[in-house]
This record gives sequence, structure tokens and C-alpha cells, in this order.
Amino acid sequence: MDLWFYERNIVPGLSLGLEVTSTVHSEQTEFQHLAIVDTKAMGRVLFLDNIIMTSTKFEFVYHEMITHVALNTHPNPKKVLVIGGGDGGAIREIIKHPRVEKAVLVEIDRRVVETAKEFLPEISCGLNDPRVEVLYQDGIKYVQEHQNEFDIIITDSTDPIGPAVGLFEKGFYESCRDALKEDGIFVAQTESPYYDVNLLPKVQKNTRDIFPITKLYLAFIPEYPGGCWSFTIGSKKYDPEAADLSNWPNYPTRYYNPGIHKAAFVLPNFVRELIK
Ligand code: AAT
Repeated sequence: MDLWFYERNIVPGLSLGLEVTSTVHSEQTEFQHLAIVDTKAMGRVLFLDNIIMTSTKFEFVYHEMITHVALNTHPNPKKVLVIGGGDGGAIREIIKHPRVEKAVLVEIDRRVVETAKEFLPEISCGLNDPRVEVLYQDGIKYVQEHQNEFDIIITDSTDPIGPAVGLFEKGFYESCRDALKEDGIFVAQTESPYYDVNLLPKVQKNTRDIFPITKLYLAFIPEYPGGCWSFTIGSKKYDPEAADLSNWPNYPTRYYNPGIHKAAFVLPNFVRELIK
């Protein structure tokens, strides 16, 4: 029997389909529907509310690009916060960096972390590292309660629906600015420049109002609709495009390297126009 999963209505009339070979896990958590399935084309895939979160085949692109750009822009990224990202992929990348002493993960849904540990070990493997602290609470509240503490804050969040709505709003960016040290860097996944054409300019404006240096960068991520994904970076002091990468620590990565770091900031004209 053919069994296909579709992330539907990315924009009206567009879906992303994957042929499923078996269902590994499925449950309704306190916050969302969570499913883990094996697929023919993307390996094991985690869905939340029927939206693709990550796949074992392509997660490396997203997790490397949401972390290493900021990590290699900041000269001394000792303390890093991840909001969301319960699969652990961003944490696995962060602790590759030799200067990181502590990484805090604040995930609202404990079941995402628990099921990732059980069924997605190659993604979640960093979560048991002694430098890592995992907390189960709303990231919005967490940043409000912390000041002048982090070198980098990364928002690895679901799309702006349900508990993630506030993670795309100005008040959250203001709290992040205050939770960062005086030379801190903020990074967020900000969806597709092809399809999320209302969100990108809004996020860009909010970030610009708060951080003196605001940039958008792109990566090629087949597991997300359109395959081209954006990240927004807000920095208090260091320009990610001007980062000196001649002595970057050169830990193993499959997508990120100094050339990609620089090239990711080169934007097609329609994207420049979108965030003008
Ligand atoms: N690493 C790629 C996976 C994700 S999952 C994003 C996580 O954000 C989810 O586990 C969700 O439970 C968590 N989350 C949502 N809102 C909050 C909040 N307010 N505080 C803390 N955690 C939260 C990202 C996938 C991107 C998909 C793009 N289409």
C-alpha cells in the first residue's frame, strides 16, 4: 500500500510529499501532535502538527547553518542559549565549537526531547553532554527572566503558530537583546523567502529596530518547502559578514565552511527587495 505524508497548504495549492515506509511513533502531546516516521527519500522524519521539523538525511544543513555562522562571528562564544530545537540538532553543532562552555536548551514540549532521544539518536546525541542544560518551559518567559547572560541566542522554533507566535514578535527580540551580553548575537530561523513573504519583512524590521547590525542569510534545505531557507541575525557589535574566519576552529561540518559563511549573505534581488 502506498502511504504518503503531505505537509499541506504551504501556500494555497502547494504541498510537500514524502512516501512513508513505517510509522515509528505518534502521539498528541500537551502542545502539539508529534509523529516520527521513516520515509523513502529523507530518512527518519519528525513532524509537529503535520509540518516537517527535521529529517535525518538533510538536518545537517539547517543545524549547521543556524549555529556556526554566529559561533564563528563571535570571538568568544562561551555561553549559548537555544529556544525550541528539542530534537537537539542545534545543540549537537554548538558543542562542536571549542570555546563553548555552556549551552542551555529551553524547549516548551518535553516530549519532543524525550522522543528525539529515543528515536533520533544521531540528532539528539549532544543533549547528554555535561556542558548542556535542558529546561522545559516557554522560551519567551525564560528570556524575560535573564539579563546580560548569553553570548549567543538562537531561536530554533516551529512556524509562527501556537506557542511559537510570540517568538516572532518584537517584544521577544527586545528580551533577547537584554538577555544577551553587550556584544551578543541573536539568530532565528525565519522561514522561506519564496513563501513567507509577509513574515520576512516584519522580522527584519523588528530586528533592525533592536540590533545595530541586522542581516539575513540563506541556505539550501531540501526538507523545508521551497528548499531555500532564511535565517535572521541581529548583532550588537560584530558584523557576521565581516567575520575573520582565517583561524576558525575547523571542526567537522558537512555544509558550513568559511566560504559558505560569506556566500550565505549574498541575496538574490527579490530577497533584497523583500527585506528593504
Ligand atoms: N531543529 C529543527 C526543529 C524545529 S522544532 C521547533 C521546536 O520549538 C519544537 O520542538 C517546539 O516544541 C518548540 N517551541 C515552539 N514554541 C516554543 C516556545 N515558546 N518556547 C520554547 N520552545 C518552543 C524547528 C523546525 C522549523 C520548521 C520550519 N518549517
